[in-house]
Amino acid sequence: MKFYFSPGACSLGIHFLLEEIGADYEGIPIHIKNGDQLKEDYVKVNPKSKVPAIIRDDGSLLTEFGVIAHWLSHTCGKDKLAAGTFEDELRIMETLDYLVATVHMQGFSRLLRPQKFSPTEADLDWVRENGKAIVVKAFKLLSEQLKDRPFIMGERMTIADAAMFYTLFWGVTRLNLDLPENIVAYFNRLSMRPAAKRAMELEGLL
Ligand SMILES: N[C@@H](CCC(=O)N[C@@H](CS)C(=O)NCC(=O)O)C(=O)O
Repeated sequence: MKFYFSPGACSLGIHFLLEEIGADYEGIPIHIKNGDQLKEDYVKVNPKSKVPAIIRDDGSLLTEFGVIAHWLSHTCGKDKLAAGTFEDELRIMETLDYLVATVHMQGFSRLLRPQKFSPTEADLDWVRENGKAIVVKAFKLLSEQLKDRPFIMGERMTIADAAMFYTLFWGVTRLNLDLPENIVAYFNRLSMRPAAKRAMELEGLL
């Protein structure tokens, strides 16, 4: 499969999963900072102009973080990432979707790209503060969910940890937000995993 990512973007979570499961993939960088996602060559691959995206071995395109992660957990990652019962799968998707749809798209988008939410310079700090409040509230709830367990769903790694990894890469490494102690310790543990180190190294983040 071909995996399209931008260094340090949300695709880092999929990169981490691909490395965790030892998938056979070709990583192709699309540099958002250079506007590569809007260039003709990439629009032909993914008309949404977003990363992550995967071209599977049958040539079909798969987009959206949760969908790619879910597909990996049912295919090449099934030994390591199988959900368990249907109820387990629902709870994993509930956490993952909160991270992608709320923490990333509502919170970090405002914190990191406030100009997307207002054309007025004077509003930007207010937009950032709103984004920060969404992120801080979410990680307080996620801290209560995590407790002192090794992974966000309990004893076993799941695809929800991949979404935790990239959102915390932004919250801890990039922005140094004041987040609950157990959340920061969990992120530091995830970051020490060989798969996380490899994904960050391949993205030039180490
Ligand atoms: N809903 C998409 C969101 C993906 C997304 O927003 N990706 C960002 C990088 S973190 C992107 O490609 N941004 C490029 C742009 O907005 O031009 C998903 O779940 O994969």
